[in-house]
Parts: sequence; structure tokens; C-alpha cells
Amino acid sequence: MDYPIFSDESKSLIKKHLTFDRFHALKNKKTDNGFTFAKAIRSGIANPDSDVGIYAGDAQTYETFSRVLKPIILDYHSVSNNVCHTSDFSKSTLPLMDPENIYILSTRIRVARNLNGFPFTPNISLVQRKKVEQKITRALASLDKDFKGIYAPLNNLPPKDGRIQKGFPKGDRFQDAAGINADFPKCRGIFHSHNKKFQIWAQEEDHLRIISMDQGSDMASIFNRLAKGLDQLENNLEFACHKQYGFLTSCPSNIGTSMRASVHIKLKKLNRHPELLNEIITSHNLQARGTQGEKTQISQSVFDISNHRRLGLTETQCIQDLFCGCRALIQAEKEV
Ligand code: CIR
Repeated sequence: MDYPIFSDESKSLIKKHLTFDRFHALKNKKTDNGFTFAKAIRSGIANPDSDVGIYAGDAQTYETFSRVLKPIILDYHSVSNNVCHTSDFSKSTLPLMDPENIYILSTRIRVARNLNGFPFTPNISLVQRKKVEQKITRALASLDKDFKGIYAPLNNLPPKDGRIQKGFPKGDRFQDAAGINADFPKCRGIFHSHNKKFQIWAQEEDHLRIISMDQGSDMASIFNRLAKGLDQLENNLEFACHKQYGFLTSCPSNIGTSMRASVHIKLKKLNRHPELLNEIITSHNLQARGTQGEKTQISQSVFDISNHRRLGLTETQCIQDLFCGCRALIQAEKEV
């Protein structure tokens, strides 16, 4: 592999941090699962508008390619060299943010997890995917009480069942170039608890995306449900975790708590004051996107607002960021 030429307009972190020396130190390395450097950066090369541009094919990727992954991680997450992960899922008592449901339509908290000992989705064979799916479905079968539910494999759905397919489409062009869409939709599926408030997406970008959600703004109960569900899953599944980087994920943007706590919030007035909106979002360590997912447009003044920081702080602090930021947004929306 030759030193990659990134287009002039590319602002990706892989372009920024892949010096000539680092490239030559890494270009012939691969992990024990055969994940090469060329595979790790193929999405960033194919997509010049990547923000990050590198994916991990397994837990070992974070060590084998650390010469470039470490500076990327420190830069993306704005953390120092000695960052260390600590989990805290203590019971939340955050008050109800928007009791009359005027601004916050819904709240969703997700974490990502990958199983110890298996390649991650950019580097997994169909046989390994089947084993991962079996392990996941066995763990789901042992969930109790409020968490009991139904696992729907994507490839067994009738082809026109848009309802579930819509919730879990084939990965975007970034994921596609990374190899994540291989064998789609085989061995993927969605689990819903009977009340639909606890969901698991199996083998989308990570082995598991574990989601707790509800209408309205009750962040505390949504967080506490997620913590309980995770506890039960951990009785049967062992997740890849790194002392410094926390929970390891396919995309280095998700490591640490791997938590994305988000609300759909209607901000009719602030939508007309983008500078003020952006100032509040940035100063509260939040991120805004469209409600249709990453890199989508805002429609009808409804924003998807989420925590920006997820490494170097605990899960409790992640929802605290969201809570304080939403409070400031609602206050500004009232005053503007
Ligand atoms: C990229 O590099 O842009 C994609 N692989 C997605 C990275 C995660 N998202 C983000 O930083 N906004």
C-alpha cells in the first residue's frame, strides 16, 4: 500500500494525523484477526468528507494501530494522554425536564458494546457473525421481568415490512466502505421489550447497540432502565473494555462510555437564531443533528440534541451534560 493521497477538501482526522512516518510504521501491520491498516482506513479514503476516517476491526486494532489511533482519539474526544475510563451507572434522580411535554418530544439513551474475543463488524466473517448472534439471542432469552421481549432477525422479515427495516437500514456509505455491510441483512436483528422501551440492535455498527427510550423527557427513568438492562445482559455476555478507552467500538468516535443520550426537541424560535443555538450547544458539550440520523438536515424545528463527550467522563456525567444543556436551551427558547 502506498501513502494515501487525501483530497484537498478532506478535513478528516485520519488525514490530519497520518504522517508519513506513522504510515510507514503501520502499513504492513495487522491484528491477529488479519485486520490490516489498509482495511482500517479504507472508509476514510473512499469518503473524503469523513470526520474520522478510520474503523477498528477488533479490540487489538486499538493497540496495533495506536500510533495513529491514539492521536485521533485524543483529538476527537478532546482528552489528554492519560485519560482513563470509569463507569458510573448510579441510580439517577434527575427531575423531569419538561413536565408538560412542550419542547421535548422523546428521549433516547444508547450504548454500544462488542463481545470479547470476536472481530468487530468491519472484519467479521459470516460464521463468526452467526456465533455472535447466537450468544446475543441466548442472553436475550434470559432477560427477566420488564425486559422480556421478542428478537426479530432482519433476514426473516417479509421484504416489505418497512416498519422494522426502516429502523435498521443497511449502513451508510461510510460504514459500507468500512466493510460493515458485509452479508447484510444476515445475522442482524432487533430486539424489543414488550413495552418497546428497551431495544437492542444486533450487529449494526457494533455487535450490540443497547437502547432505552420513551416519549417525553424523563431522563432519569430512561437511564435507570438502561442500567438495569445492561446489568442483566452482563450476566451472560462479556464486553470488550479497555482500561484507558473504556468500551471498545468499531468507530473510535464511540469509545469510552459509548453513550449517546439524546432528545428530540422542538425549538421553533431558536431555529431562527442559529448563532445563539450553536453557542448554547457548544458551551454545554452537546451536538445537534437532524432527526433522521447522522449528517441529516433539521426539519420542522425539531433537533436531535445529544452529548458530545463520551470518553473521559462517566455515564452519569453524560446524561448530566444533556440535562444541563437542554435546560439552557429551553430557557433560551422561552426568552428569545
Ligand atoms: C466519519 O469518519 O465521518 C464516519 N466514519 C463517521 C464518524 C463518526 N461520526 C462523527 O464523528 N460525526
